[in-house]
Amino acid sequence: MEKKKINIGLIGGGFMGRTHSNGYNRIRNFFPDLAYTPVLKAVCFRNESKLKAFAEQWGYESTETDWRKLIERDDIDAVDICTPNDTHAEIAIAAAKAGKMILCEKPLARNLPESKEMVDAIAAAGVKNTVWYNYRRIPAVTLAKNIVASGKLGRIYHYRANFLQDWTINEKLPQGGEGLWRMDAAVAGSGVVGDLLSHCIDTAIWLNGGIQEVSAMTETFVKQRMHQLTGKVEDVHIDDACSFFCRFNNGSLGLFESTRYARGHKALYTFEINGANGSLRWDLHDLNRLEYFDNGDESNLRGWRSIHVTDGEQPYMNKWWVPGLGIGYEHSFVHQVADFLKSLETGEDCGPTFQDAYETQKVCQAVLDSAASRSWKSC
Ligand code: SOE
Repeated sequence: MEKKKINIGLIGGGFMGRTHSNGYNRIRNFFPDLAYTPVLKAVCFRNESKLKAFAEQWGYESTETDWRKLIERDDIDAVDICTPNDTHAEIAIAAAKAGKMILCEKPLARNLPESKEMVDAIAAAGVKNTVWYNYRRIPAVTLAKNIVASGKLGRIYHYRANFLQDWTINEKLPQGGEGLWRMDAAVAGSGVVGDLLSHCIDTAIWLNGGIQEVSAMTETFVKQRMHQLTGKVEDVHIDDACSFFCRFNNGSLGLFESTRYARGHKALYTFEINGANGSLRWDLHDLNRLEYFDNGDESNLRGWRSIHVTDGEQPYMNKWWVPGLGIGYEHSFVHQVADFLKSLETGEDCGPTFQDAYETQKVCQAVLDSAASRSWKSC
């Protein structure tokens, strides 16, 4: 079957540029039934010495150093934004105006006003869009979604999630600039709230519905750091750690924690959901497993099941190897590309859309406002 081509223009060549590029590259081999196929038309970033090598390594046909030129090109159908957060809004709004489809890296933007402008631009242009909250598409997490949606857990009482890292403990680590922009509030918007809790919030809303109100605290443990670009010691404005609790629209209670100061934890994302009839829990460090407790099991056999999510009947797994053989972090991005291409076929949305990511951003904003004002905030 002749495939319809979607020409991708990728902007940004960092860690996320690589994960997305890998996603596009795997489609032809592992999702052969899709009607659409991605073509890596152009990659764009400013560092010319690295640009050619990136294009060659990942298979891009051409390069640009100015994102505006890439957006103007008639041979680009979809713009993929993998740049630092401070550029998401400007690029997305320009891409929407140019009628391009948009795939934007998370978080949607630095703050709520920027996100709102992006959502409005998308709505005005009517272009297809998605935001890369990739963890939704780890098969065990998608299975959790299916179990919750089936009603098997019954009424939900609790949701809790953690995202723990330790990479900024060193007080000598500079802030800002290449590789360290996540530590510069002017570029990132916030610290762990936008970078890590946004993942937890996206998954939580997806699994358990909207969040009504939050009560949060944040801390910046290291108050000053040398800025990599200016060489000056400057105040640090990002949140190094944040804990919050919340009430979901369905009446359940949520408890969330994220930090970059949990020594020994590199990227430990975990969540647990407790319902009247059962519970689920998941851990990124053992990502092929979903733990499930079903209170309906025969009482003398009842206990936590550890489901190895590798069976062809389970989400996405018929695309990969044979039962028992696991997949990894990078596959969540492949799945997002596949779902995006499928959504072009079906005409459905590929969630999370900009609108969905805006809902997440509202919660992030309420969390930051709550911590700053030491009070409850509605979302
Ligand atoms: C930060 O270290 C980071 O790379 C986030 O930016 C990603 O979104 C997260 O998935 C892993 O950690």
